[in-house]
Amino acid sequence: ASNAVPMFPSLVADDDPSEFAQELAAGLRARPRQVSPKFFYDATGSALFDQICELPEYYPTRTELAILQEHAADMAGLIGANAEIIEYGAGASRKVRLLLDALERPQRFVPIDISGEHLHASAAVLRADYPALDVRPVVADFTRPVALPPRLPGHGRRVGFFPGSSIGNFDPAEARRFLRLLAGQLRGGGLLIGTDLVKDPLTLHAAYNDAAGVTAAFNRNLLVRANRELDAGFRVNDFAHYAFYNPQQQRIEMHLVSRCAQQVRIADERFDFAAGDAIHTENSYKFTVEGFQALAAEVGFRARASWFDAQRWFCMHWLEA
Ligand code: AVJ
Repeated sequence: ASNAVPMFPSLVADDDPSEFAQELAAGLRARPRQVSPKFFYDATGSALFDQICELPEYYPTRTELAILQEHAADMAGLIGANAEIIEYGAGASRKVRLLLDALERPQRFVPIDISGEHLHASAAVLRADYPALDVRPVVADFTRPVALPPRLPGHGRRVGFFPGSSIGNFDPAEARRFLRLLAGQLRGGGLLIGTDLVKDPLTLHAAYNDAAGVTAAFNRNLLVRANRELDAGFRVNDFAHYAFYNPQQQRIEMHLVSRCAQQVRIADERFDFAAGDAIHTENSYKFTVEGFQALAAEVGFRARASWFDAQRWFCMHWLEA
């Protein structure tokens, strides 16, 4: 992390505890109070997110996997042979493997992630499983311009891969800015991107209010992390997990609402909560197919194909750059 206070705080978290302290303090000073969801993903938060992906109510992960399983051959056909795949924020490699397995002679795989440890470990496993693939992890914040390894003669198209509806965490202006960056990076190639779709609000509500309470634990883990790393003193169990669908903005909002008056301290600054005071911790935007295609077109992509599950709950788009 740099010393300067960035004009646009990044959408990807560094491991630097002072970044967390500064952004958390700024977010608690603000009204409404807010914290970026990028801080959910410490080791505990990442494990909780993996658990969320297995929940019966949380359909996006299994639905997108099913779309990839069913249509990877189609996707590979549109992408063509000898492709170079750039993954933005490399998570579990399960999804990209479905794509790699379908592609004709994929040349290179460039996973970009801020967490070097995680990235190099999964790169080693991929190298072992795909000996012909040039695996080139880049440790970086993928929401910022990054230098990619130069392309070699014989390389096919450069294709971005951004699954999971991670784009849903960006507000519309941030999404536009990020997609514009990708359109530039992927010029001549394209982007395969997963988007969760607008649907029955009760289905959306249930996905973020699971019966087992895993999403609640994931949300509260932000405070657990602040207590551990910053000694903030949140009374974690006195915060309610409150998640709901906002149909006007077409997004799930997650909040943490204090049930009692309490005070916390971050870097020697005191923050007061009255009973009922809330911290806004996440937005998860949902899209219509037409709405997302229009957004993509605004920044220079051409929507060429889209694939769905039978219920039309999730969509994978192929956008040419
Ligand atoms: C990782 C941002 C796609 O918005 O569904 C899951 C995160 N938050 N449950 C999502 C999340 C609560 C997830 N994304």
